[in-house]
Amino acid sequence: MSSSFTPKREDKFAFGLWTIGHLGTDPFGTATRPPIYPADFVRKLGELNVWGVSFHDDDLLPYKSTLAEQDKIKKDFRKALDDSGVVVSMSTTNLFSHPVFKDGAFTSNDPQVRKYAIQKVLNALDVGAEFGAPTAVFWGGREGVEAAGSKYPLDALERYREALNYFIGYIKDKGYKMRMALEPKPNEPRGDTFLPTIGHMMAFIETLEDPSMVGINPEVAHETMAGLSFYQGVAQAIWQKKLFHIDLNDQKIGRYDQDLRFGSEGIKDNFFLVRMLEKTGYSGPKHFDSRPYRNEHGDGIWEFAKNSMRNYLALAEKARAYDADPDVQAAHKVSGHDTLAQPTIGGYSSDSADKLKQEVFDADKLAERSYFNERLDQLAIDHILGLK
Ligand code: GCO
Ligand code: MN
Ligand code: MN
Repeated sequence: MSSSFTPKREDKFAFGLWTIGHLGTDPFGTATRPPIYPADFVRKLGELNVWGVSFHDDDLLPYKSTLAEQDKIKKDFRKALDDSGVVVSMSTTNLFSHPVFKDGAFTSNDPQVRKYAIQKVLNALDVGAEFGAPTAVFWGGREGVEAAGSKYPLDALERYREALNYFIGYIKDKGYKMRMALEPKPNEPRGDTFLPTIGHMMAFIETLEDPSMVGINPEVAHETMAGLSFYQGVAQAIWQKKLFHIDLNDQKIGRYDQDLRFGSEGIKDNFFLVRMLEKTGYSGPKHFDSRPYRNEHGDGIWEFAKNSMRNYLALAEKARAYDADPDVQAAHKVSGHDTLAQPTIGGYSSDSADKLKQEVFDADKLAERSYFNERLDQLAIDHILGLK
């Protein structure tokens, strides 16, 4: 291993205020750690060579804080950003903590709650714009149901769309240089969340007024909770030019949302994920939406941050070694990996269809081929285990 896996600003790593700064609360217990003041958080990120910071409106400006308190927080935050060179990489709106959102935000059955949610987003977009956030994330934490009969899902989707179209209008009207990134999640805190996976979300985006302004913010844990491969989902998002942002963390399949350190659980899927992000030149933030174990305190939480980045850089180095390995290249050849990049028959014409119908295929003979996937997969494992 050549590098020491020390991050550089150009790696574009980012953390949310609510991630490393998570207090350790869970449904069974209260805080195990003290809060970190946003400006101090930014300075510490700068020391670790982190490129960006993100926040919910309420992380930066606590609910019910006075205007004078907000001014002081913003002034200190701005100074810390300027001193450290850390940029605001994304901003988002908390539409889930306050009990007013218990029935949903954009999809609450109460029109007053829906309007309040939209107003809260407009204010959050203003704060994001003030700090130059290029992306506004929307995670519909409370948009869903426990009681299936409580909301007609087609109406809910209509209200969801109405809200997002409203924000497209607002961002354009204000001239904010901002794109929106929608974050799917299958469940938790709701029993069933609307727009639960990458695929649902990307199909929904195409129904919006200006789909070019809207992409996705997929999260490792969320697709994994749904039993899906995050790697395959992100691949489709990249292919459809919709990967505007990414939430990196980790997760055991079939569990509650664990928000584990990136690279600490699903090593193989993450190896291929990092390889793809690097190969395709993903240029957005590599944003960690995860939290230190609840029993970490003090320095332990910053170790968590360092190791999240370390794991990404280590996987990137492993991926480069894998691609440069002549054994992998040979295994690609015999598996036919590279021929998948070649067009099969090209566009339709009646001539080509006539010709194709004349061709003789010996399906039994074709079926005899081995694709040597056992060899290829073991090479990935050998690289990940450091045996190569
Ligand atoms: C979760 C989500 C959130 C969002 C965040 C940004 O499971 O709680 O991942 O952390 O990413 O609210 O909108
Ligand atoms: Mn999450
Ligand atoms: Mn997230």
